Amino acid sequence: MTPSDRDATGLLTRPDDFVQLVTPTGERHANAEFDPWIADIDLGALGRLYRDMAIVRRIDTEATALQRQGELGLWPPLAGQEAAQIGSGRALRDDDFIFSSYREHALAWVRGVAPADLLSVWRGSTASGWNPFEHGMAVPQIIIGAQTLHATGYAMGAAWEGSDAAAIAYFGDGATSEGDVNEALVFAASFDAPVVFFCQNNQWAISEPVGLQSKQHLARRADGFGMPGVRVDGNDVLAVLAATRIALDRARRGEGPTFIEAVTYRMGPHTTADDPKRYRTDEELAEWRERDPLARVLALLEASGVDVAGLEREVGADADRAAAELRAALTTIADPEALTVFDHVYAEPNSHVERQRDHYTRYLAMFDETGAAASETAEGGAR
Ligand SMILES: Cc1ncc(C[n+]2csc(CCOP(=O)(O)OP(=O)(O)O)c2C)c(N)n1
Ligand SMILES: [Mg+2]
Repeated sequence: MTPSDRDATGLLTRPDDFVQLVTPTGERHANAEFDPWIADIDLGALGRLYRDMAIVRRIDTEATALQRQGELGLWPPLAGQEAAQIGSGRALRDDDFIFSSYREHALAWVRGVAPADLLSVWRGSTASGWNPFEHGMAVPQIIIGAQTLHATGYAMGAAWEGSDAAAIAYFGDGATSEGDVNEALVFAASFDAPVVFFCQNNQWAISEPVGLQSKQHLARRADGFGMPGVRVDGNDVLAVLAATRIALDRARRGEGPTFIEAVTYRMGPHTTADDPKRYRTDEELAEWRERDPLARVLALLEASGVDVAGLEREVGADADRAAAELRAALTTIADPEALTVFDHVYAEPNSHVERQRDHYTRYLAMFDETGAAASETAEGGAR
């Protein structure tokens, strides 16, 4: 570290202070520590990583459009974070368990979650999307950072059972300020839990920039918890894949957790309910567009003699098919009965919930089956 790593306010802001194997223009940098971990990734495998990223980008675009068309209540776009999610997701073994937040749609893709199951929560049709044990992936966690505790507990349990499977927790830059995340890091370090803490530093926690979240690179916090911290270019799918494989191997060998900071960028809004133009500049967006995770893989493939136009055509057709399946899935999602929203709040009967159910029953009675107000007297009862 040199003084030039710091800006005028003393913050550590040099953005390229990370492991990068493929530059934004597609040049491959040799790295003695990381290269052996991706020695199996030939041009075919690299093409498949590109395919994954292109398909999830298309799924994400389609879901955003579905929200705009009123078919989903909300959608948190992943655009820009494809390499961070696919690179880490493809490093996992089937018996490793994923604990994600709400933006990790690419991990759901990697784990074979059906499109209808992916959408149902965002449509408000179910309380959770899929059976975690069928996919080795917990359903999205909305409470910021809580999943890091779940991952740590799961990992400790797996180790006690004698398994060498690992858990991986996905969380954001903003989540690192949460108590839950810090508690999880302490527990995991103390018990050598086989867990990977995968922080997608996408530069923003809604409208709060990461520079306000932390005075130094997030990966450096790992030191204080007693675990390795690795800072990788999160838009470089090969660097992410290698870093995650290294961390998983360490976990399997019983050496404990690793903290990975994947430096990336959220290209879209925080969710479809957010307008990022209110807090960030077009210049910033343009800068990150230059570091697109898909473009650099195409550039590398092209430089290696691959028919990139052909690949793009083939993958484009697959992506269109995935998007069409996603849209078609809407027709298979049934609207739940309104009153079922109260069914699983508590395992035991609860008088508060019963009272709310009664109120809501009377409220619904105000409308006929077309949704029009049915009677004036029912209105009074709903108040
Ligand atoms: C405990 C808690 N506090 C606040 C919120 C509201 N909230 C939702 S997303 C978000 C920002 C999270 O930012 P970050 O961790 O960087 O993840 P990103 O959305 O950028 O992926 C906040 C504060 C919440 N869901 N849970
Ligand atoms: Mg963030």
